[in-house]
Amino acid sequence: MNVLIIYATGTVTGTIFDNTDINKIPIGCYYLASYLRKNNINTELLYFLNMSDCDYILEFIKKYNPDIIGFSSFLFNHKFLMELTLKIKEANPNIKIVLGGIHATILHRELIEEHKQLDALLRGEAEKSFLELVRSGFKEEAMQQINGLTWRHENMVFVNPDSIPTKNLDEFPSPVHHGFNYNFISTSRGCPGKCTFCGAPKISGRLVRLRSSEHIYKELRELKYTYGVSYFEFMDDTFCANKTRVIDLCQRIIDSKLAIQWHVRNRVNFIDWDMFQLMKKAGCVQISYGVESGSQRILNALNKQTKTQQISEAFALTKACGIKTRMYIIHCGAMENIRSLISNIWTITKCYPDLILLYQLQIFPGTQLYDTAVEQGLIEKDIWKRQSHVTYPSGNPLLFDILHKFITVFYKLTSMSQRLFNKRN
Ligand code: B12
Ligand code: SF4
Repeated sequence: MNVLIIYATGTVTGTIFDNTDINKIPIGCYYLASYLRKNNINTELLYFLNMSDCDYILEFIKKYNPDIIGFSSFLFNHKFLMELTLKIKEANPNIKIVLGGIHATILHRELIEEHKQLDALLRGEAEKSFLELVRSGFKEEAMQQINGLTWRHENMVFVNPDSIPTKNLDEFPSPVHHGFNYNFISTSRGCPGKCTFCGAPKISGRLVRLRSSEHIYKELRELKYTYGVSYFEFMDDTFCANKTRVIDLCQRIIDSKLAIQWHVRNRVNFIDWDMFQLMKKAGCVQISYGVESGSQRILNALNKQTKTQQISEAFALTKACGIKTRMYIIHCGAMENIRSLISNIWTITKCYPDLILLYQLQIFPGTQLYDTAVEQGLIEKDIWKRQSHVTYPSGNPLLFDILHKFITVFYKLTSMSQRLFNKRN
C-alpha cells in the first residue's frame, strides 16, 4: 500500500496573505506521515508551493504509484485542491482521494456531496483515523468503524461519529524520527479560548493536552544533532500556560548545553518573571503576542478574554527579561473607529515592540465570526465556495491607512534610534 500526503498551495497571488507563511509545510502533515511510517505503511510527503500546474503535479504523482492520496486543506487552497483532485481522479479512478485538515473538518459534508472525486474526509486530528482508513482498504464494514470519517459508498454519504482527540501526545512519534527536517515545534494541542475569529478548537477541541518536556527535549536534540537545526519556533498559543513544564524543558536545555535559539508565541496573560528569566537562559530570543487590538471594545468583540492592561504588563516584563517582542495586530475593518485607531497607536507606542505584524481580520467558515457575519448579512453563507480568503467588510479605509503608515514610520524611527544607540555603545 503506497500513501502520498500532499500539501499543495496553488498559486497564491494578489491576496493579502504573506506567502512566506503559506509556503511552510504544516507540521500536521509531518505527524500524519510519521505515524503511518511508524506503522510500516509506505508513505511519502510531497509539497507543491505557489504553483498550480496540475499536469506537472500529476506527472510527479505517477512516479509514486500511490493507492491513496491525502491532502491538507485550508480555505486558501480548497479551490485549487478541488481542481487538482478532479484531474487526479480522471487520470486514475483507482486512486482513493482523502481530504483532512481544518477546511475538511468544518465543511466535510458540503465538500463530499459536491465533489464526487473525494472518497473520504477525516475530521479533526487524524493520525490514528488515517491509519485505520489506510488499513481498512476502503471496505465498507471497516469504514463504518472509523471515528471522524465522512465517506461515500455507492453514491451515499455517511458521517461517522467524531473521533476523540488523543490524550497522551507523547504517543505520536516526533517527525524527526521518521526522516523529516523542520524547525516548527508543536508542543500542545487544544485550546480553551473562544476567540470569535478562530477555528482552532474545531480541530483539536477545548481540552489542552501537553507533550512532556522530555519528549520535546528529545525532539530538539535530535533535530539539532541530525540536521544541525539550531533555531526553533514553538507554534502553540499555550506554550507558556504550564510554568512547570516550561521550567523543566528550559532546565534540560541549559543542563545539556544544547545551544539553541528559539521563539515562542504567547498570550499576554501567561507571564512570569522567573519563567521568562529561565527561558532567556535557555535560548529564547523572542516572544510573539497575539495582541490583536489595543482597544478593549474590539478585544471584547473578538472575545479575546484579555485586558489592555495585561498587554502593557506582558511587553514590559518580556523586555525587562531581555527578550525581544513581536506584536500581532488585527485591523477589524468596519468594527474600527477613530477611538480604536488611537488605542492601537497608544498601545504600540507604550509597548514599543521590536516587530509589529498588521493583519486584516479574516473570516473563516466554522468560526463564530463567520456565522454572525452571515446572520448580519455581511457575507453570503457559501462565500467560501467562490473566494480563497474572506476579509471582514472594511469600514473607513483611512483608518487602516493611518495605522499602516504609523507602523511604517514607527519602524523607521525605532531602527534609527537603535542604530544611534548601538553606535554610542
Ligand atoms: C501554527 C499555525 C501556523 C504556522 C504553521 C507552522 C507549521 N509549519 O506547521 C504558520 C504560522 C506557518 C501558519 C500558517 C498559516 N496558517 Co495557521 N495556524 C497555526 C495553528 C495555530 C496551529 C496549527 C498546528 O500546528 N496544529 C497542530 C497540528 C499537529 O495539527 P494540524 O496541522 O491541524 O494537523 C492535524 C489535522 O488537521 C489533520 N490533518 C491535517 N492535514 C491533513 C491531511 C490529511 C490527508 C488528513 C487525513 C488529516 C490532516 O491531522 C493532523 C494531525 O492530527 C492553527 C490553529 C490550530 N490550533 O489549529 C492555525 C490555522 C491552521 N492557520 C490558519 C491560517 C489561515 C494560516 C495561513 C493561511 C495564514 C497565512 N496568512 O499565511 C497559513 C497556511 C499555511 C500553513 N502552512 O499552515 C487558520 C486556517 C483557517 C482555515 N479555515 O483555512 C488556523 C485554523 C487559525 C485560524 N485563524 O483559525 N499557521
Ligand atoms: S486565537 Fe489562540 S487563544 Fe483564541 S481560540 Fe484560537 S488558538 Fe485559542
